[in-house]
Parts: sequence; structure tokens; C-alpha cells
Amino acid sequence: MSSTLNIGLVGYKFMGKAHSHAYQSAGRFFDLDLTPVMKAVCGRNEAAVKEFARQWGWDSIETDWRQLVERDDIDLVDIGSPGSTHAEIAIAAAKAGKHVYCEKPLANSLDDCKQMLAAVRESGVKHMINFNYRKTPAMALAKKMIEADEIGEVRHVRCTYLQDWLVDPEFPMNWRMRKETAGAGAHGDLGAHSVDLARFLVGDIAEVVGETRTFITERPAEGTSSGLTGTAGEGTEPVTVDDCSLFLAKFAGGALGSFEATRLAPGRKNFNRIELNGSKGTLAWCFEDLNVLEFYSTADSRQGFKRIIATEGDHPYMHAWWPPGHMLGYDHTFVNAVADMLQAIAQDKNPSPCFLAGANCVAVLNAVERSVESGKWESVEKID
Ligand code: SOE
Repeated sequence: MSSTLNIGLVGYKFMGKAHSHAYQSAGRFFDLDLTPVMKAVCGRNEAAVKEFARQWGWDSIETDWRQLVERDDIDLVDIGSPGSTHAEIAIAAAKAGKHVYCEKPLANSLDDCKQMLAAVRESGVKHMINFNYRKTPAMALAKKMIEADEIGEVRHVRCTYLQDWLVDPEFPMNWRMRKETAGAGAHGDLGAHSVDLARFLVGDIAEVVGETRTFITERPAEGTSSGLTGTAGEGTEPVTVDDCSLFLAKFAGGALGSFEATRLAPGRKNFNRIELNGSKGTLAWCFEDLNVLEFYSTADSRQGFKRIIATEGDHPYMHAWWPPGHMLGYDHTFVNAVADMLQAIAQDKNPSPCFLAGANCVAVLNAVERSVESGKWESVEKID
């Protein structure tokens, strides 16, 4: 019989929905040893958070995260609020003996990341960061194929993460365009995913050189906003983060990488693409065709790319999902992540990826920011 884990979620907008859906689905699709109980959701607007709780099946609400963290009936604090709030909540949760699950990027500064890591280590709680794209069957399969040496020594890493939701200069401000809440723009929001995928598949990044740019420096002030939509209020507000970032990377293992992140690429919706060229082959994946992993092997005399349908057969995660031919989407990546987390906690293991991966990802982003200032290659701090 499965035991239970009481969840307290902070944040009830875009990520709040994605995480709530994951808690509802994980135990129904996966055979888990630990069942999540949706105990409490927390947000500052009482009426809105009450409505959210009703709609998504949370037992109770809080309007102050401190109350949530102190509750005896909460075992795990899930942080789905903006980056600027992560450190304080995660550290308090760890000190209160709660496991912590945190959205990306781990925090807006490397210092905060280090303190978060120290806090979870000191209290011995389990910790996980939600890099959901690792949890697509295609990326999990790519990892297995690299470990089985199917593409040999990786030489080139090419990451592009392109979106277009900010291309209209009339799109109003929200927290994602303010440095004090988001830390960075496309660089942190999208770059974090690319850096994590590259680190997951290829390993540590040692040095970087890059540039960032803000093309649209002023936008209509925020009226209302939710997720990636909003309405304008009165007047305008300066944009204090980048619209795009571009950098080169030297991997500790010898590979060279290029990374581009932007929210100003018309037509590109969630074009999160990674391509790896190795001595024996190539792997390529893009979220806009998320169920397909492209594979080219130099051993194949027919010299063509193979489109592997990663959602078929016994590919990662597929034992839990639909009959053959029925594919997965964005929401499933969150369910897979939560299932991995619950199973790891049930087995008294730390889930993957944990805060260490989150901190090392921010270390890369941070080194790029230093390089933008210095105009030079910068070393990436290695967090152990
Ligand atoms: C917006 O750019 C966003 O929702 C990111 O914040 C997510 O992390 C990414 O998965 C999709 O795009």
C-alpha cells in the first residue's frame, strides 16, 4: 500500500496549473509508492487562490507562504512563483524540515543558489528543480544513447531556444521583464533550459563568452497578467532584462557549444532545440516536434537521419502512458517530473535533477553575464 506526501504549493498561475495537473495525474498513470495529497495552495490574492483551489482540487489555501511552510501537515513545499522568491521560501522550507521542489531557474543569483543548496543539505531534506524538458521521453532516450556511446565523443553542442511572444512592442509588461523579479530575460528564462539540457547530456561547461541585447526597451505598463498573456495598464514601463542572449561555450570534456535564446523570433513558438554532433553520429531534438528524436549514425551505410518516435515501445516513461501511437505533450513532462520526484522520495533517494544541477546551471548563466560586462571569455564557477 502506498503512503502519502502532503504537498503545499506556492504560486497558482502558469506553473501553479502545470504542477497541480501533475499532482493529479502522477499517481493515476504511474505506479507510485508515495501518493501526493494536494493539501494547500498559497497566493496573495485570497479570492483568486480560493477559486484556483476549488478548480484544481487543493484542500485548503494560505495567503502567506510563511504560514504554509510552518504548517505541520505539509511535507513538501513546491515553489512555482517568480525567481526572486525562490531562495527565501526554499531556505525557510528546508529549515522547517520540508522537502523542496522548485521551478527554474533555481534563483536569480548564484549566491542565493549556494545558500539554498547549503540549507537543503544541512537539514537533510530532499530537493529537486523542475527542468521539465529533461523529462520528455526523447531527451531521456538521448541520455541513454549517449551513455551507450551511440554518438561517440561529443564535439559540437548547438542549442537554440526561440519564442515570439514578446515580438509585439505593445505586449504589456509583466514580472518576466523586470530584473528584480525575473533576474534576467530570455537568458535566464529560456537559457536555463538549454544550459540544463546541455549539461544533462554532455556535462559541465568550463568557459563562456557572450552578448545580450534588449531591443524593446519600453513597454505598456502592466494591467492584468497571467502566464504569457496580459492587458495594458496606464502609461509605460522600462524593460530591465534582455530580449535575447547569445553565447559560446567550452565544455569541460572538450566539446564546443553555441547557445541562442530569444523571445523575439516571429513564428518560433517554443523552439527549444538541441543538436549534438559526436564522432560516431548526431542526435537532434526540438520541442516543437517533441516526440521525435533524430539520430544519424556513421555506422549506417544508408547515410540518413532516423526519426525515432520516442513515445513508442519501451522508451523512457512510456510504460505509464497511452497505447501505441498516442503521443505526449507539454503537460506530460511535468507529470513525469513529479512521478520521478515522488518515487525517489519514497525510496529515500534525492530526486534528479536536484538543487546542485540548478546551481551549476545558474553558474553558467552568471558567467555569461560577467562576460557581457567584461567582453571576454569567463570561467564558470563549479559548484560541488
Ligand atoms: C516562457 O518563456 C516559458 O513559459 C518559460 O518560462 C518556460 O520555462 C518554458 O518552458 C516555456 O516558456
